[in-house]
Amino acid sequence: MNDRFSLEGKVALVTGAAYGIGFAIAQSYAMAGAKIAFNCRSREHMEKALEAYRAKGIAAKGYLCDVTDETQVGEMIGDIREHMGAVDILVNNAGIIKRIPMTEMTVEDFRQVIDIDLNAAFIVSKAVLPDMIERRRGKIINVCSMMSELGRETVSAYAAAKGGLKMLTRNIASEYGGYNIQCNGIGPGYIATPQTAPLREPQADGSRHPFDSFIISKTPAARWGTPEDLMGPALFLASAASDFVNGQILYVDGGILAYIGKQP
Ligand code: NAP
Ligand code: GCO
Repeated sequence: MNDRFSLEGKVALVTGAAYGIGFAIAQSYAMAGAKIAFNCRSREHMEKALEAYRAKGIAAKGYLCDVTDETQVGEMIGDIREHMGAVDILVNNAGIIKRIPMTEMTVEDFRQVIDIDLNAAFIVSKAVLPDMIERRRGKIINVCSMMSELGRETVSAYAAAKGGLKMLTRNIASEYGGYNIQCNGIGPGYIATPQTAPLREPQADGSRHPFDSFIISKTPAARWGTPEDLMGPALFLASAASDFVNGQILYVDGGILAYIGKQP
């Protein structure tokens, strides 16, 4: 049964995996035997990430590449194919969020979130699909969100993007499942990473951030998730263990989506 979860000899590309959730997913894949490629935009993030991967004993190959740039993505995929082999596993992880009331959000703000969180998953998936089709096998995992299902104040662009990403996941599964390509989503709940740091900052008096307390009350597990909580579910979706799972979103949220919330 362990062989079903092995990624020995596989090439995995995790976008935006300089730190946070992507880094943890890439680490889990390396632990299962995969060769790791990752990208980000910032040279500073890249240098720190390569050091962090080395510290974990992972010889990850890093690419300075903006996932919204089709030319840069094509060059990255070509270089991976030449130096590591064709991508077997793609995780569309790179993403941003802007927390701005919709009436105050500029169209440019909205477009930037959609471009990175949704359009880029199309761009990178389109770049890896031809090799997967030719080889009659492949795994694409889109990092969705609770906001693929729910809305909340100030995250209109992000929810629209992640809702679209859920349906892009289902459509890739529908269109390419016949080539033994599985496309699924992973939906983290509230995870302690730099992206959610503003929601957890202690107050001036040392008390919890109100949103921090809110999430704790809404989570049956009564805690924020950690990037490490994503490692096992992401490995399942990248491995042969999930070869008959397609078009699904696997929520890793401590139970938030199932829970009405603790009575005040
Ligand atoms: P994070 O800590 O903000 O990391 C985001 C990563 O994406 C960084 O490495 C960033 O590096 C990279 N990135 C951003 N835009 C990029 C672009 N255009 N091209 C290439 N790389 C780019 O985020 P996270 O919390 O780990 O979240 C990772 C994914 O999980 C995101 O899709 C997020 O929406 C999703 N998610 C997060 C949570 C949560 O609670 N944290 C929950 C559900 C879903 P550079 O800035 O150097 O490019
Ligand atoms: C927010 C948070 C969430 C999480 C995640 C939840 O502002 O509500 O950033 O969007 O990042 O997407 O699944």
